[in-house]
Amino acid sequence: MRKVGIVMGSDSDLPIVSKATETLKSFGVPYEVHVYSAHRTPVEARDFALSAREKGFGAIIAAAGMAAHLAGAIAANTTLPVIGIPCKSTNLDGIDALLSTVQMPSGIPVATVAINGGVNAALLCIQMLAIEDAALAEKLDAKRKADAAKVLEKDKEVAEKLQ
Ligand code: RP5
Repeated sequence: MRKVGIVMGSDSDLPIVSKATETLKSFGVPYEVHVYSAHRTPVEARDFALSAREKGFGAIIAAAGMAAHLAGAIAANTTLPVIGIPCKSTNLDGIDALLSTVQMPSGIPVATVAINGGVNAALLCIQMLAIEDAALAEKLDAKRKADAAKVLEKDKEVAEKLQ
């Protein structure tokens, strides 16, 4: 199976990124994590993207906050799918990172998930890998069913409590 590359702009993004790694782990999807910044270590970020396909990656998650150019900078140097996680920082509640990540020019796509959307970033990668992997697709179906069952359980609990 191809692995998922996860790059974050700073180790201060770790709490958000760990949601993605936990999700990948729960599906048995291999991943590799790096701290590379589009601004502070642009050469390392570029080199990672340039060699990602030949190193066996199938998709890349890029998490960054503030003027979040990391996902775009990675996407500029690979044709692997890139998923951007805009990370919430102190001043602008993540709107800065959301707009910086999502507003890519035509030709260089970044699939942007919600602010701090670590779980969905991982699930999107898993869904891409599952296109050619029936066992992984089955695990995705099972998770959807389990998640739905939890909601229906809550439905019962709330109805019993309020009626
Ligand atoms: C971004 O700036 C990082 O992705 C992080 O979200 C934010 C703040 O970084 P630190 O100053 O905490 O290293 O590049």
